[in-house]
Amino acid sequence: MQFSGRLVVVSNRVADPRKPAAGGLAVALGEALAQSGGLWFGWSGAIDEAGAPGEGRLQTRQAGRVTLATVDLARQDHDSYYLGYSNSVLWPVFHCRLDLANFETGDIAGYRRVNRMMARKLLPLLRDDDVIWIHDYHLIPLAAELRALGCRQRMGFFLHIPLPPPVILAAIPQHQWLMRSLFAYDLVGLQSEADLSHFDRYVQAEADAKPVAEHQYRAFGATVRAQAFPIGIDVAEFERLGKAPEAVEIYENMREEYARRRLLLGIDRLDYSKGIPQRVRAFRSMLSRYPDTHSDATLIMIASPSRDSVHAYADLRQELEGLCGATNGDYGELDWMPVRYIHRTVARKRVPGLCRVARVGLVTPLRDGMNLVAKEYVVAQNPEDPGVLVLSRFAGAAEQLKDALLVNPYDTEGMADAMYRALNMPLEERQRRHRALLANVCEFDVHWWRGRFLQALAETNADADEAAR
Ligand code: GDG
Repeated sequence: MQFSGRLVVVSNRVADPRKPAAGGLAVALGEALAQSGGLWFGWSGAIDEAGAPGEGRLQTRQAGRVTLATVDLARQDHDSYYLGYSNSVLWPVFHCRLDLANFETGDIAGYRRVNRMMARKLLPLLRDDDVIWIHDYHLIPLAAELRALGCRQRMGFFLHIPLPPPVILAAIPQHQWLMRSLFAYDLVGLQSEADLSHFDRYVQAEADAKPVAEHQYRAFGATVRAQAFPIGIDVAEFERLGKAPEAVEIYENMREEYARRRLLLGIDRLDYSKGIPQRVRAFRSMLSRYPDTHSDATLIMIASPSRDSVHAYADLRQELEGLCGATNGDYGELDWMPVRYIHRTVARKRVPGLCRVARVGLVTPLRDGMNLVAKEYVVAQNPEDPGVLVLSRFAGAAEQLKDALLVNPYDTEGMADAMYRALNMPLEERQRRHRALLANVCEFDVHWWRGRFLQALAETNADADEAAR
């Protein structure tokens, strides 16, 4: 079963799907909407310094088959909704970092205010047969706000970040309100089976929800179904990107520049969930324990700037700069710097070539909803002579990519050994692992993800939902 209606996507940020974007969410949604055409609604990314809280100027424009509708945020709304509740409460707690959460009481008011404002702005743009797909932790209560305004369209929610175990979630003072608002959706999509089991446990223990079918619950007078939909990448688009003459040239230049070295590569947003300092410590431990890597192994770390004005991110940057500097100071030679740390966003066309030239792809988050870099690294490889993916067992991707070298990022020596093993893995084993990884990434791509989610949304029981509202 599929929908005949228009697709409406709502996410915190809206990006022109025809332009290359840096965030995983933007990349994936751009692919999905460009295919079907539809409406993409969210924050413009602009802050209106003079704007009144709870107000936002609506702007619409056409990008090919997609209508982009955006609102600006007043400074106070931006600070409390985006920097505050979303990124200083929900992001750290959902990534199991209670130590980094900052439960300022004013922020929840801003979070509610912006979700309510978004609902008000979106409502007049909706058609009766629209299917609404809301994304991520910024907008958890949006469906409840839309329902309160009389919206009856089918609504699905996808959480791009992990859902933590109930005992962690319960640290959020408003956890019951937050989880209750998920019952305004017809379908809740999560990245992994682990996340789904956390959802099952939470709603039964904390919301006293009654199971009406597998992963389908009734509580607060509503019925919601939850399911895991691991997100994928647009394999064909990424391959095309890698084959473009410019990308090939970048690859050839780098291969020449590093001809005598073996490269390990990390590409992340500079975020404490990504385990970046832990990765440098493990690399350093490898240098200390395996001297044959000296003057050879080189770690390239692209850490694109992210959420600079949240304290925890500024601290992370300092820590990382110290670690990279110390490693280079202690181990570097006149003609060899072990770590190349780049705190900038590199152009997207460079990503496939960088991945291809690296013998080892390091994707070692402490916690990650999925992690698309892991999948991009696999697709970028030369199947005849592929590199090795070292992947944290705490990334959602680890449920699918079992043929990577799975590591515990908290285990510095274990990760150092895995890096060394990856650098020295025989060709046959590399090829075998790569074949299995590539088959998985190609099968469960972004089109599969979108199709499965929208199909499941179409199949949710309309009658039960009507009765519940
Ligand atoms: C969230 C969840 C989930 C990174 N640096 C540069 C750059 N990138 C691109 C990568 C990749 C994307 O950004 C990052 O995607 P991730 O999945 O790794 O991470 P998040 O941004 O945290 O995304 C995550 C995702 O949503 C989707 O559901 O997988 O778990 O946290 O495409 O290549 N791109 C460019 N320059 C960079 O410096 N051009």
